[in-house]
Amino acid sequence: MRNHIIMIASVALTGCVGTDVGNPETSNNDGTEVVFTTEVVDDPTLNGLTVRGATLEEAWVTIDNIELRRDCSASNAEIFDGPYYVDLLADEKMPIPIELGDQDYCRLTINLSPNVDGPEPLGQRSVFAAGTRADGAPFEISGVSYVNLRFKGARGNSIQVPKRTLGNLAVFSWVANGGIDALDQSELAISDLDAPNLFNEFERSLKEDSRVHADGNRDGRIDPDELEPIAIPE
Ligand SMILES: [Ca+2]
Repeated sequence: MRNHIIMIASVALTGCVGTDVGNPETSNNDGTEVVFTTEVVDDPTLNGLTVRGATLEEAWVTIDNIELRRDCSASNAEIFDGPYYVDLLADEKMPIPIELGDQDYCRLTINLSPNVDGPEPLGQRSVFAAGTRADGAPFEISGVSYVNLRFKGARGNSIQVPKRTLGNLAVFSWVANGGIDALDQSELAISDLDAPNLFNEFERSLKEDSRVHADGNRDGRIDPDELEPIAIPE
């Protein structure tokens, strides 16, 4: 059975953190919200990310849809259609509201796909990242490919989706770990059209290093008590 859930039309901004303290359940939060970020958990800085000398200055994805599957042996996904244009480095996260029952899920899939209406600097791309690598040379990673990020429960077989769910999409992991350090500066505008092998390396890292967390205090960041992921790559 295919169970489509209608998206709530308006995407509500959360209030500032101060007003939410002690009063987390507002009228906007009756359902489940999903937000996205990119953090290198062991070394985050504000206003971008600097890890081992490499700096991330832009990080965007186009989420075509979010898919949750109750029974992975059947074709029964609950699909929440976008597109959602997500600035992963934004200080104020735009929550994506989804309507779920009380059940657990066997799989969560984040499907990235380009869209003609993508805002700048994302444009018509599924993923875009830019910054400087450790030697100061600027880099850019552009994808127009369809990319799916599949997650399973971190403990046992099921994913218990919390009311506020945080997807940490690892667009910086490959660069921060030196994946582009050996490249000539002329090769640092990496796209899946011009350098598919390099893009594949980036994509593999994105798939393997992304995690899903609970965002208990709804601040769009992974706090020390939220480090344990609720879902890991499948
Ligand atoms: Ca948090």
